[in-house]
This record gives sequence, C-alpha cells and structure tokens, in this order.
Amino acid sequence: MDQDAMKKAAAEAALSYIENGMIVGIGTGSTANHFIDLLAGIKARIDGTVASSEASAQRLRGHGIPVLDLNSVGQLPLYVDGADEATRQLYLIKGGGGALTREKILAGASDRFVCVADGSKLVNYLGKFPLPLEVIPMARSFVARELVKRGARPVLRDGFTTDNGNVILDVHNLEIMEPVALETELNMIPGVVTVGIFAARPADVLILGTAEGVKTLS
Ligand code: ABF
Repeated sequence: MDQDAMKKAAAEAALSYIENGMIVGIGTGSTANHFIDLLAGIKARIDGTVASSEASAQRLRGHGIPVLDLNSVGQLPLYVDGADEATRQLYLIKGGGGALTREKILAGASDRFVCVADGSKLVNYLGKFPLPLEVIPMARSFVARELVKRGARPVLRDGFTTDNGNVILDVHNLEIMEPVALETELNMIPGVVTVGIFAARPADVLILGTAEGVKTLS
C-alpha cells in the first residue's frame, strides 16, 4: 500500500465519526482532500462544513457541500485534519500546507479533533519536520532574529502568502522536547500569529493508515 493509499484509508476510517445533521470542520492537505472527496458520498447526512483554507473550501463547494462561516455556527462537534508529524501523546506539527492558523482555530472550536495521517507521520519526538510559524510580514526579520537567538534556523517560505495575508517561517534545528512549553514560548514573540505545534490543544484521536492496516490512537 503506497503512502497515498494509506492516507485514503485513514480518511475513510474518519467517516465513522460523522453523525447525522453535523456541521463538520475540515482541514487542509492531501489527506484532508481524501476526506473531502469521501465526505461527498455521504453529504446528504451532514448540514454543512467549515473549511480551514480557501483551497479546502473550493474543493468542498466543487462537491456541492455547503461551506459555512465559523462565526455563524459556533462550537463544532467534529474537526478532521491531517498533520506533518504526530506523537503518541497526540501532539502534532502542522502547517506544511500553510493553513495552520485557521486549522488551529477550528481545532480549538471543536469538541473532537480527529487527525488523519499515513503511518510515516508518527514520530517519538516532534521537530524533524521544520516547524511552520505564521508571521506578520513587517515582523519577519525580528521574529527570525528571536529564533536564531534560540539556536534555530528560520527559513522564509519563498513566494508564499497565507489566506490571512501573512508569511511563513519554516524553523529548522528546534529540539522540541517540551511541546506545550515551546508552543507557549514561541507564541509570545511579538509578530507570531500561529505556531505549528498543536500541543496545548492536541488531537483527540489519531487515525494512522499503515501497511498493517488502520490504527487508531486516542
Ligand atoms: C494539514 O495537513 C497541514 O497542517 C499539514 O501540513 C498537512 C499534512 O499534509 P498531508 O495531509 O498532505 O500529508 O493539516
């Protein structure tokens, strides 16, 4: 089973969390795209969705699935999204797709966050994947200097602007031994909009597509 098939298997398993009449939060990335495409097959069962990116919103509308504004729906019962790295404590690194801010908002606004991924995303410690930070453009150099002071190597994601009009710094060489503490510390740097560590609010369920089948951690 190749990586894409494992992503699809994880996304398919996440359908079991759908209940009739739900408004579902939808993530971003290739695994989330599999979930969107599978959701289309049962779209009559849900009342709508809230998207974490313009890209996901477009894909949902392409299937005739209503996309609603978070401000008009309040708390969500379910959020389904991918990740770049995940630990057994359900801590995540997200943001490889550049949608981390709206993803973190939806994760925070949801009762249950189900993360779907292929097995290669499971790690013992976060940080091999460069940590995405969404940063206000005028603060880019200041934030980069603050990260260098911490021994990290920030790299501007060239030619990329987020849906919110900000830039992304991909931060290399971070030892993330205390995810919640580092998430809090980096959040405090003026100009940082979102840190791609999801540990203060981790996933509630992690569904992994693997060569041995689908595994669920919670
Ligand atoms: C999204 O899922 C991003 O936060 C993350 O980068 C992406 C993982 O990518 P993929 O599902 O394509 O492997 O939520």
